[in-house]
Amino acid sequence: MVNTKEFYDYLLNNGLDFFTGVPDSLLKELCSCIKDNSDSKHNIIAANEGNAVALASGYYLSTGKLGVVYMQNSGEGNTVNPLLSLADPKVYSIPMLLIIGWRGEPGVHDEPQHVKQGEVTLRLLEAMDIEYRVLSDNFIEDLEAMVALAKKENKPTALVIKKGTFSKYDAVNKAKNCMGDILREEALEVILSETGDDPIVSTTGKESREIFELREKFHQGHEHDFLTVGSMGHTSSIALGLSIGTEKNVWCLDGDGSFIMHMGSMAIVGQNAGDNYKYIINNNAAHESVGGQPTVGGSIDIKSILVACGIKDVFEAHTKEEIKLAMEQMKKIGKCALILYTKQGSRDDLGRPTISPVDNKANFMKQFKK
Ligand SMILES: Cc1ncc(C[n+]2csc(CCOP(=O)(O)OP(=O)(O)O)c2C)c(N)n1
Repeated sequence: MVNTKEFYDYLLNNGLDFFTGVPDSLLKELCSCIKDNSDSKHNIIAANEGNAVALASGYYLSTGKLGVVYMQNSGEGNTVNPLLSLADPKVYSIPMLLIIGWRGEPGVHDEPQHVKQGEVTLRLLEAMDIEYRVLSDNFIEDLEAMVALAKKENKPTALVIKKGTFSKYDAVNKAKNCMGDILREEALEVILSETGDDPIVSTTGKESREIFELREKFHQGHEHDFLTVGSMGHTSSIALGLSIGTEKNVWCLDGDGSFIMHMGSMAIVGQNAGDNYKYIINNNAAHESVGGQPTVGGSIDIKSILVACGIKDVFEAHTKEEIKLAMEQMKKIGKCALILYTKQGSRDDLGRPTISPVDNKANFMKQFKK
């Protein structure tokens, strides 16, 4: 096991003082250590992992210092373009250290969305000519090697982190963003009581897990729910495509972290969605599913963004009653959105979908057969 604080201190003592990335459950301890010990200018939680590579590149341009980019391997895909067309030695040759949480490592049981990504994690790095080490208990040696190589050859290098690598870090600063009084699961219970037989497209993380469990609890089927277990940030676009192929109302249940990850898609949604597009964003100002690291959801004006993108009718709800009232209105009007303000938290015994994604897809598609 690697001592999280010692790992962080090593980076700092070697001039790596700029951290950016998207949080990951495997890197929860490290992310919380970075959050506690770096000021807000030196730890920027990026919209997506590609943006983080760009942020680290910019920091290098003005300081000559290597940035540290942390991510779950799910985000590797988001980094491909800036790694190959910005940081690569054949382009601007910008050094940085990537820290990649290895979900779905072959031989270690994990959820379906991580299996393929886990299989190709190292191969993707190899395809990009990014040299890496899987972080071992002898972490100083691994770190020294990858930092030295990045500096010497002016290129990104990577440390791949297996599950359970980092030791528990006891956060000093435990303050969490708080946007409301009800839990996401309580809000979802009301939402599911209002959507009837309409199709739902829900976002990555605990939101989809809670929807699955609520359906079980109320002895309802899962056939109306497309649980987007991976592909973070693309829920609103899946729902847009779906809504074009059906006249049914389509309810997109998104999270603020997911919305922010690919916010540009909302401009396309706003300009192309028909009257059957109903967008509900759960704003808890956090990446709650992976440890509660903050998003900027609490400081940006999501309502104005949605309106500016072309979704003119935007409701807001803080209570179960307000959700119900808003959804009754939403069913009567055209494309529209609802912003929910919820507090962080979820059940300790929250399970995971027991139906495979392929079966989920097949069941879901049945409702559109004419
Ligand atoms: C591309 C990508 N990066 C990171 C992750 C890890 N991840 C899973 S859920 C999640 C947080 C989602 O936050 P939000 O949309 O606000 O929903 P919440 O968990 O707060 O309900 C993250 C970062 C991922 N699945 N995919």
